[in-house]
Amino acid sequence: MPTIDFEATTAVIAGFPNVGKSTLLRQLTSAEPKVADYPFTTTGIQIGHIEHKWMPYQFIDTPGLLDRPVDDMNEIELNAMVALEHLADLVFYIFDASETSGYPLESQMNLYRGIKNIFNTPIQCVFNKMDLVEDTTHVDKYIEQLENPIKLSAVEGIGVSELITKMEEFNNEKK
Ligand SMILES: Nc1nc2c(ncn2[C@@H]2O[C@H](COP(=O)(O)OP(=O)(O)OP(=O)(O)O)[C@@H](O)[C@H]2O)c(=O)[nH]1
Ligand SMILES: [Mg+2]
Repeated sequence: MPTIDFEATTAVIAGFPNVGKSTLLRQLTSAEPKVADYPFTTTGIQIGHIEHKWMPYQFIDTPGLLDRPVDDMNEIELNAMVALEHLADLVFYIFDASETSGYPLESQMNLYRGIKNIFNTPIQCVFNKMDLVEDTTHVDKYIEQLENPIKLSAVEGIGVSELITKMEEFNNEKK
């Protein structure tokens, strides 16, 4: 059974429900399908492990934990946040660029700002479901406000390798 690996370079995957976090986790770890459910606070987390160029990487999906304001969190959840922050080298904040999950980009941006305020960890923004976006005018307004966001289609696997490259950069910096 895969467990938390304290040596591995670790990314936490955050974002509103239905933006594609689990789909991304499955894509990232498709070569080694080691995605496991763990009981965690009231929700449960999923951890995916991969090896890339002989180095271990770990991705943590946190359903229901990082999708609402910190002010609304109970003590258990706040403790979980602290644990995550210690574990994470990097946070991937996933936007649903298509807004098909029902959350306007404006709200997704607000949540991003909230997470940015509480995490001291670097945050890499990722715009998912780009395959559903025909006219990019609307999403471009948000993309332009951010530093080097990655465009992704987790379903099609487009952009996934860029995320792994990002992780590799962080792994190299750690050394
Ligand atoms: N077209 C398209 N659909 C996607 C993409 N990524 C995810 N989806 C779909 O979006 C829905 C939600 O995906 P999930 O991966 O379950 O989203 P999640 O963020 O893990 O959701 P929660 O666990 O509820 O927070 C599913 O129907 C996916 O197939 C994508 O890149 N393109
Ligand atoms: Mg999920």
